[in-house]
Amino acid sequence: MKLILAIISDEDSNPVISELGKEGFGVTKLCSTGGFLRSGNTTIMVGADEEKVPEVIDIIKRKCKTRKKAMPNLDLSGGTGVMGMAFPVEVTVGGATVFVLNVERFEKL
Ligand code: 2BA
Repeated sequence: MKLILAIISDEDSNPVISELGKEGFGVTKLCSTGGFLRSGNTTIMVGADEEKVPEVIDIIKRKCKTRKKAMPNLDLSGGTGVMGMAFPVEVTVGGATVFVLNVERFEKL
């Protein structure tokens, strides 16, 4: 068994979770925050048999879009205040950042 952890945009979470549910996968949704933008995103956890992993990843790929997001105040002074100008920076986020982990043991008690 594998555990798929996928970090996705909040906006994509409902379509992804609905489609995974429709295809019979169990899903847990976690509210998370990106370390760079410091804004909310969604992490989903899916436990699945190894042969089903490509199907899960395909659903995530189909339902997650890339988006441009602005980081309004990137302080390039490194916190020193020297040349402390703030510049808006645009970054491309997503579709999804996916980790596939081995599961040593899985039980429902
Ligand atoms: P954030 O950390 O808020 O990053 C949002 C987007 O900002 C990233 O999109 C990337 O385009 C950009 N970015 C991140 N760090 C950067 C940096 N040091 N310099 C310049 N640009 C940077 P994605 O790569 O699609 O990542 C989306 C979210 O996925 C991330 O949100 C983070 O929550 C998660 N993530 C990405 N890579 C990860 C990793 N290696 N480990 C854990 N979480 C990760």
